[in-house]
Amino acid sequence: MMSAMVLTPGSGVTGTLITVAPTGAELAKADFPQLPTTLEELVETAVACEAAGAAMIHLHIRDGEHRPTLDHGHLKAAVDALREQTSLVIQLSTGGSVHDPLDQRLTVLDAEPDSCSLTCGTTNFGDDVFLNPYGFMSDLYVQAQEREVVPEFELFDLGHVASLARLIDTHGLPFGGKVHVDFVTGVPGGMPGTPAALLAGVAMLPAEVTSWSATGIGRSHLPVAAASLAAGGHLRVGMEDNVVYARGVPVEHNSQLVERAAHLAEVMQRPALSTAQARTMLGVKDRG
Ligand code: KMH
Ligand code: ZN
Repeated sequence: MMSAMVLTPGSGVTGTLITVAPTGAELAKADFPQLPTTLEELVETAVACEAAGAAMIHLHIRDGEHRPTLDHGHLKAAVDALREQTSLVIQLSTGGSVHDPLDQRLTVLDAEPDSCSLTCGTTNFGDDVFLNPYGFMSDLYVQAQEREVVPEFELFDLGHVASLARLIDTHGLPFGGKVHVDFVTGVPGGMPGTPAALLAGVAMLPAEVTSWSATGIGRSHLPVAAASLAAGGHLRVGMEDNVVYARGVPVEHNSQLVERAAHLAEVMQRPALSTAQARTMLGVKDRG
C-alpha cells in the first residue's frame, strides 16, 4: 500500500528518526534486571531495536558492577561492538550521571562515536543537579567539531534553546552542517512533559535547526511522542526515559518501546527512517 509522506519541517527528510535510549545512568540493575547493562545485553538490545525500527542509539555504559562509567575501555568496546553488529548511528552520552566530573565527560569523544549528546544548560534533576555550565558546553561543542562528531543538543528547558542559539552564533555549525536537537521533557526540574511545553520549545528553535525529536520521561512518554509526531518531530524512546509500557505493565525489553514508536510513526504516515536515511539527515561522518 502506498503511504503519503509528510515533510518534516526544516529537514527535507520524510519519515521518523527513532532513537533508542536503552539504559541511562539512573536506574539500578538490581531494581530492573531487564535493563541492558552488560556489553552482551547492549548488543542484543541494539540488534533487536534496529530490527524494530530504531536508527540511532543513545548510550550510557555500565561497569562490571552495573554502575555508570565513563571509562574509555568500556566506552570504546561498546562503540566497536555496536558498529560491528549493527548499522545504528552510535551516540554516546556526554551527560553521564549527575556524579560525573565535567573534564571526564569531555573524554567521551575519545571513543569516536558518530554522535554525542550535548545538553544545553544546567538542570535541576530530581534532588540532584545536572551540571552543564556554558564553558563546558562550549568546549564540548568545539571538540566535537574538531573530532568530526555530530552533537545532538539535549534541551531540558526553554532556556536551553537560547543557549543553543548562543553556541551556534559563537562557533558556527556543528560538524556535518546539520543541527539536530532532542527535547527531554518531564524531568523533575526541567520543562514539563506536555504538548504545550514541547510546542513552546519548538517555536523557539533557531533557524539553523534542521531536525528535532522529543522524549517524555515516565508517564509523559506517550503524550509527548504523539505530540512530537503531530508537529513534525522525531522520537526518542527507551528505558532510560520510561520503564512502564502501559498501566501496570513494565517494559520487559527496549524493543517493545521501539516497536510501538515505529507503529505510531507508520500510522502517522511517517514511517521509521532507515539507518542510512538517518545518517544523511544528521550529517554523520562515514566511519566505515
Ligand atoms: N543522566 C543524566 C544526568 C545525556 O545523556 O546527555 C544526563 C543525561 C543526558 O542522560
Ligand atoms: Zn542520556
